[in-house]
Amino acid sequence: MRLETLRGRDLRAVAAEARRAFGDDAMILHSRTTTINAVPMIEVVAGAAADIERLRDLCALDVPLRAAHPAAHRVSPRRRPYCVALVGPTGAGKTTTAAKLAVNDAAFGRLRAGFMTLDTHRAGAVEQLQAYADIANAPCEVVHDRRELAGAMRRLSSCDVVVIDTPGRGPRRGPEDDSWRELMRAVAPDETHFVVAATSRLDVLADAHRAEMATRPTHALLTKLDEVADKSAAVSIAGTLSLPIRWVTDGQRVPADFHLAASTLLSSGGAAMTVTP
Ligand SMILES: Nc1nc2c(ncn2[C@@H]2O[C@H](COP(=O)(O)OP(=O)(O)O)[C@@H](O)[C@H]2O)c(=O)[nH]1
Ligand SMILES: [Mg+2]
Repeated sequence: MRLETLRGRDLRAVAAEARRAFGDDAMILHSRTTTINAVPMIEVVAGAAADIERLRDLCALDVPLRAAHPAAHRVSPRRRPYCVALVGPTGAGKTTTAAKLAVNDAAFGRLRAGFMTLDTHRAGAVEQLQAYADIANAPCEVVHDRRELAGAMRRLSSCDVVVIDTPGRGPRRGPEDDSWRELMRAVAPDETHFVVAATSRLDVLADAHRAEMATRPTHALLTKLDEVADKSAAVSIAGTLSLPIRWVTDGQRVPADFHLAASTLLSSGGAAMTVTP
Protein backbone atom coordinates (compact mmCIF):
# COMPACT_ATOMS: atom_id res chain seq x y z
CA MET A 1 0.00 0.00 0.00
CA ARG A 2 1.82 3.10 -1.25
CA LEU A 3 0.72 6.68 -0.84
CA GLU A 4 2.67 9.75 -1.85
CA THR A 5 2.64 13.34 -0.74
CA LEU A 6 2.63 15.63 -3.75
CA ARG A 7 2.81 19.41 -3.91
CA GLY A 8 2.01 21.84 -6.68
CA ARG A 9 0.79 25.34 -7.39
CA ASP A 10 -2.80 24.29 -7.94
CA LEU A 11 -5.01 21.23 -7.84
CA ARG A 12 -4.74 20.70 -11.59
CA ALA A 13 -0.95 20.44 -11.33
CA VAL A 14 -1.01 17.97 -8.42
CA ALA A 15 -3.76 15.94 -10.07
CA ALA A 16 -1.58 15.56 -13.15
CA GLU A 17 1.30 14.60 -10.88
CA ALA A 18 -0.90 12.02 -9.13
CA ARG A 19 -1.90 10.50 -12.46
CA ARG A 20 1.73 10.26 -13.46
CA ALA A 21 2.51 8.43 -10.21
CA PHE A 22 -0.54 6.18 -9.96
CA GLY A 23 -2.10 6.06 -13.42
CA ASP A 24 -5.76 6.66 -14.22
CA ASP A 25 -6.86 5.10 -10.90
CA ALA A 26 -5.17 7.83 -8.87
CA MET A 27 -7.14 9.18 -5.92
CA ILE A 28 -6.46 12.00 -3.51
CA LEU A 29 -6.93 11.17 0.14
CA HIS A 30 -6.07 14.47 1.85
CA SER A 31 -5.46 17.92 0.54
CA ARG A 32 -4.38 21.08 2.28
CA THR A 33 -2.89 24.40 1.41
CA THR A 34 0.58 25.22 2.60
CA THR A 35 3.37 27.64 1.77
CA ILE A 36 6.87 26.80 0.61
CA ASN A 37 9.31 29.72 0.64
CA ALA A 38 6.30 32.02 1.07
CA VAL A 39 4.72 30.63 -2.13
CA PRO A 40 1.22 29.23 -1.58
CA MET A 41 1.06 25.57 -2.57
CA ILE A 42 -1.45 22.78 -2.48
CA GLU A 43 -0.31 19.55 -0.87
CA VAL A 44 -2.12 16.26 -1.37
CA VAL A 45 -1.72 12.68 -0.26
CA ALA A 46 -2.51 10.52 -3.27
CA GLY A 47 -2.60 6.82 -4.02
CA ALA A 48 -4.13 4.17 -6.22
CA ALA A 49 -7.88 3.75 -5.77
CA ALA A 50 -7.52 0.12 -4.68
CA ASP A 51 -5.08 1.04 -1.92
CA ILE A 52 -7.28 3.84 -0.64
CA GLU A 53 -10.25 1.46 -0.58
CA ARG A 54 -8.19 -1.00 1.40
CA LEU A 55 -7.15 1.64 3.93
CA ARG A 56 -10.77 2.66 4.30
CA ASP A 57 -11.69 -0.95 5.02
CA LEU A 58 -8.94 -1.32 7.60
CA CYS A 59 -10.07 1.82 9.43
CA ALA A 60 -13.79 1.55 9.07
CA LEU A 61 -14.59 -2.14 9.37
CA ASP A 62 -14.09 -1.89 13.04
CA VAL A 63 -16.57 0.03 15.19
CA PRO A 64 -15.49 1.62 18.45
CA LEU A 65 -15.83 -0.66 21.42
CA ARG A 66 -18.34 1.53 23.20
CA ALA A 67 -20.72 1.24 20.25
CA ALA A 68 -20.22 -2.49 19.93
CA HIS A 69 -20.33 -3.13 23.65
CA PRO A 70 -22.39 -0.54 25.50
CA ALA A 71 -21.79 -2.43 28.71
CA ALA A 72 -18.83 -4.52 27.82
CA HIS A 73 -18.69 -6.88 30.75
CA ARG A 74 -22.34 -7.77 30.51
CA VAL A 75 -21.90 -9.03 26.96
CA SER A 76 -18.62 -10.80 27.65
CA PRO A 77 -19.34 -14.52 27.45
CA ARG A 78 -16.88 -14.99 30.27
CA ARG A 79 -18.71 -12.58 32.57
CA ARG A 80 -15.65 -10.56 33.21
CA PRO A 81 -14.49 -7.10 32.14
CA TYR A 82 -13.77 -6.73 28.43
CA CYS A 83 -9.97 -7.16 28.18
CA VAL A 84 -7.94 -5.06 25.76
CA ALA A 85 -4.20 -5.84 25.70
CA LEU A 86 -1.43 -3.70 24.21
CA VAL A 87 1.63 -5.48 22.80
CA GLY A 88 4.51 -4.25 20.65
CA PRO A 89 8.12 -3.11 20.74
CA THR A 90 9.49 -1.29 23.79
CA GLY A 91 9.17 2.45 23.47
CA ALA A 92 6.27 2.22 21.00
CA GLY A 93 3.98 4.00 23.46
CA LYS A 94 2.03 1.13 25.05
CA THR A 95 1.95 2.45 28.61
CA THR A 96 1.15 6.02 27.56
CA THR A 97 -1.60 4.73 25.27
CA ALA A 98 -3.00 2.53 28.06
CA ALA A 99 -3.41 5.68 30.14
CA LYS A 100 -5.11 7.49 27.26
CA LEU A 101 -7.49 4.58 26.74
CA ALA A 102 -8.64 4.70 30.33
CA VAL A 103 -9.48 8.40 30.37
CA ASN A 104 -10.22 9.55 26.82
CA ASP A 105 -13.93 9.35 26.04
CA ALA A 106 -13.14 8.47 22.41
CA ALA A 107 -11.92 5.09 23.66
CA PHE A 108 -14.58 3.57 25.88
CA GLY A 109 -17.01 6.41 26.40
CA ARG A 110 -18.09 6.34 30.01
CA LEU A 111 -17.28 2.70 30.62
CA ARG A 112 -15.19 2.24 33.74
CA ALA A 113 -11.66 1.14 32.90
CA GLY A 114 -9.03 -0.52 35.06
CA PHE A 115 -5.43 -1.49 34.38
CA MET A 116 -3.48 -4.68 34.59
CA THR A 117 0.24 -4.77 33.92
CA LEU A 118 2.35 -7.77 33.00
CA ASP A 119 5.43 -5.52 32.69
CA THR A 120 6.99 -6.37 36.02
CA HIS A 121 10.70 -6.82 35.31
CA ARG A 122 11.73 -3.45 33.96
CA ALA A 123 12.66 -0.85 36.59
CA GLY A 124 10.02 1.84 36.91
CA ALA A 125 7.49 0.18 34.61
CA VAL A 126 4.90 -0.54 37.31
CA GLU A 127 5.34 2.93 38.83
CA GLN A 128 4.76 4.55 35.41
CA LEU A 129 1.40 2.84 34.95
CA GLN A 130 0.46 3.23 38.62
CA ALA A 131 1.01 6.99 38.36
CA TYR A 132 -1.44 7.16 35.45
CA ALA A 133 -3.90 4.93 37.31
CA ASP A 134 -3.77 7.27 40.31
CA ILE A 135 -4.52 10.28 38.11
CA ALA A 136 -7.35 8.42 36.37
CA ASN A 137 -8.60 7.15 39.73
CA ALA A 138 -8.62 3.67 38.19
CA PRO A 139 -7.61 0.40 39.83
CA CYS A 140 -4.29 -1.10 38.72
CA GLU A 141 -3.27 -4.71 39.23
CA VAL A 142 0.29 -5.97 38.86
CA VAL A 143 0.44 -9.61 37.80
CA HIS A 144 3.80 -11.38 38.12
CA ASP A 145 2.68 -14.95 37.48
CA ARG A 146 -0.24 -17.19 36.75
CA ARG A 147 -1.14 -17.67 40.43
CA GLU A 148 -1.84 -13.95 40.80
CA LEU A 149 -4.12 -13.72 37.79
CA ALA A 150 -7.44 -14.93 39.22
CA GLY A 151 -7.17 -12.62 42.25
CA ALA A 152 -6.32 -9.64 40.05
CA MET A 153 -9.29 -10.35 37.77
CA ARG A 154 -11.56 -10.63 40.80
CA ARG A 155 -10.42 -7.27 42.13
CA LEU A 156 -11.00 -5.72 38.69
CA SER A 157 -14.47 -7.23 38.30
CA SER A 158 -16.22 -3.92 39.00
CA CYS A 159 -14.63 -2.48 35.82
CA ASP A 160 -16.26 -2.68 32.40
CA VAL A 161 -12.94 -2.75 30.58
CA VAL A 162 -9.44 -3.79 31.62
CA VAL A 163 -6.49 -2.37 29.68
CA ILE A 164 -3.53 -4.74 29.85
CA ASP A 165 -0.01 -3.33 29.53
CA THR A 166 2.87 -5.61 28.52
CA PRO A 167 6.67 -5.26 28.38
CA GLY A 168 7.04 -5.82 24.65
CA ARG A 169 10.30 -6.93 23.22
CA GLY A 170 13.46 -4.89 23.27
CA PRO A 171 16.21 -5.16 20.71
CA ARG A 172 18.04 -7.55 23.02
CA ARG A 173 15.86 -10.39 24.20
CA GLY A 174 16.15 -11.31 27.86
CA PRO A 175 15.23 -14.63 29.47
CA GLU A 176 12.21 -13.00 31.14
CA ASP A 177 10.67 -12.28 27.76
CA ASP A 178 8.51 -15.34 27.48
CA SER A 179 6.88 -15.47 30.89
CA TRP A 180 4.51 -12.59 30.10
CA ARG A 181 3.51 -14.25 26.84
CA GLU A 182 2.40 -17.29 28.78
CA LEU A 183 0.38 -15.00 31.03
CA MET A 184 -1.19 -13.43 27.96
CA ARG A 185 -2.35 -16.85 26.85
CA ALA A 186 -3.94 -17.37 30.25
CA VAL A 187 -5.67 -13.97 30.12
CA ALA A 188 -6.89 -14.55 26.55
CA PRO A 189 -7.74 -10.87 25.94
CA ASP A 190 -10.83 -10.02 23.93
CA GLU A 191 -8.69 -7.69 21.79
CA THR A 192 -4.92 -7.42 21.39
CA HIS A 193 -3.62 -4.23 19.80
CA PHE A 194 -0.17 -4.31 18.23
CA VAL A 195 1.20 -0.87 19.12
CA VAL A 196 3.75 0.56 16.68
CA ALA A 197 5.24 3.97 16.11
CA ALA A 198 4.51 5.57 12.75
CA THR A 199 8.25 6.31 12.66
CA SER A 200 9.12 2.58 12.53
CA ARG A 201 11.11 1.28 9.60
CA LEU A 202 9.11 -1.28 7.68
CA ASP A 203 11.80 -3.99 7.95
CA VAL A 204 12.11 -3.52 11.73
CA LEU A 205 8.36 -3.53 11.98
CA ALA A 206 8.01 -6.82 10.10
CA ASP A 207 10.44 -8.36 12.58
CA ALA A 208 8.51 -6.99 15.58
CA HIS A 209 5.24 -8.19 14.08
CA ARG A 210 6.61 -11.71 13.68
CA ALA A 211 7.68 -11.65 17.33
CA GLU A 212 4.15 -10.69 18.38
CA MET A 213 2.33 -13.25 16.24
CA ALA A 214 2.18 -15.57 19.25
CA THR A 215 0.02 -13.03 21.07
CA ARG A 216 -2.38 -13.03 18.09
CA PRO A 217 -2.90 -9.31 17.57
CA THR A 218 -6.44 -8.44 16.50
CA HIS A 219 -5.71 -4.77 15.75
CA ALA A 220 -2.89 -2.37 14.96
CA LEU A 221 -2.58 0.85 16.95
CA LEU A 222 -0.33 3.51 15.42
CA THR A 223 1.46 5.97 17.70
CA LYS A 224 3.69 9.02 17.16
CA LEU A 225 1.83 10.31 14.11
CA ASP A 226 3.10 13.71 15.25
CA GLU A 227 6.66 12.61 14.51
CA VAL A 228 6.13 11.91 10.82
CA ALA A 229 5.82 14.66 8.23
CA ASP A 230 2.58 13.31 6.82
CA LYS A 231 0.33 10.32 7.08
CA SER A 232 1.74 8.30 4.21
CA ALA A 233 4.21 6.51 6.52
CA ALA A 234 1.36 5.48 8.79
CA VAL A 235 -0.63 4.27 5.83
CA SER A 236 2.27 2.12 4.58
CA ILE A 237 2.49 0.56 8.04
CA ALA A 238 -1.25 -0.07 8.08
CA GLY A 239 -0.96 -1.80 4.72
CA THR A 240 1.98 -3.93 5.83
CA LEU A 241 0.33 -5.09 9.04
CA SER A 242 -3.07 -5.57 7.43
CA LEU A 243 -4.89 -5.45 10.76
CA PRO A 244 -7.95 -3.33 11.56
CA ILE A 245 -6.99 0.00 13.12
CA ARG A 246 -9.36 1.64 15.57
CA TRP A 247 -7.10 4.06 17.41
CA VAL A 248 -4.07 6.25 16.71
CA THR A 249 -2.03 8.65 18.86
CA ASP A 250 -0.19 11.82 17.90
CA GLY A 251 1.63 13.14 20.94
CA GLN A 252 2.70 12.69 24.53
CA ARG A 253 -0.20 14.49 26.16
CA VAL A 254 -2.43 12.17 28.18
CA PRO A 255 -5.26 11.85 27.33
CA ALA A 256 -5.56 14.50 24.60
CA ASP A 257 -3.34 13.05 21.87
CA PHE A 258 -5.54 10.10 21.06
CA HIS A 259 -8.02 9.69 18.18
CA LEU A 260 -10.16 7.32 16.21
CA ALA A 261 -8.15 6.09 13.23
CA ALA A 262 -10.94 6.64 10.73
CA SER A 263 -11.17 10.35 11.48
CA THR A 264 -7.39 10.80 11.41
CA LEU A 265 -6.15 8.61 8.56
CA LEU A 266 -9.09 9.24 6.25
CA SER A 267 -10.08 12.79 5.47
CA SER A 268 -13.69 13.75 6.15
CA GLY A 269 -14.50 10.26 7.40
CA GLY A 270 -13.20 8.51 4.32
CA ALA A 271 -14.30 10.53 1.33
CA ALA A 272 -11.44 10.39 -1.15
CA MET A 273 -11.40 12.48 -4.29
CA THR A 274 -11.14 10.80 -7.68
CA VAL A 275 -8.60 12.44 -9.92
CA THR A 276 -10.20 13.07 -13.29
CA PRO A 277 -8.10 14.20 -16.23
N1 LIG B 1 5.70 12.05 20.12
C1 LIG B 1 5.01 11.06 20.68
N2 LIG B 1 5.52 10.41 21.73
C2 LIG B 1 4.79 9.42 22.29
C3 LIG B 1 3.51 9.05 21.80
N3 LIG B 1 3.06 8.02 22.56
C4 LIG B 1 4.02 7.77 23.48
N4 LIG B 1 5.07 8.61 23.33
C5 LIG B 1 6.33 8.70 24.09
O1 LIG B 1 7.12 7.56 23.80
C6 LIG B 1 7.92 7.21 24.93
C7 LIG B 1 7.71 5.74 25.26
O2 LIG B 1 6.37 5.57 25.68
P1 LIG B 1 5.89 4.36 26.59
O3 LIG B 1 4.43 4.49 26.75
O4 LIG B 1 6.70 4.30 27.84
O5 LIG B 1 6.28 3.14 25.63
P2 LIG B 1 6.21 1.56 25.94
O6 LIG B 1 7.62 1.11 26.19
O7 LIG B 1 5.68 0.93 24.67
O8 LIG B 1 5.29 1.37 27.10
C8 LIG B 1 7.48 8.14 26.04
O9 LIG B 1 8.39 9.20 26.11
C9 LIG B 1 6.11 8.65 25.59
O10 LIG B 1 5.78 9.91 26.10
C10 LIG B 1 2.98 9.76 20.66
O11 LIG B 1 1.88 9.51 20.15
N5 LIG B 1 3.78 10.76 20.16
MG1 LIG C 1 5.60 0.44 28.88
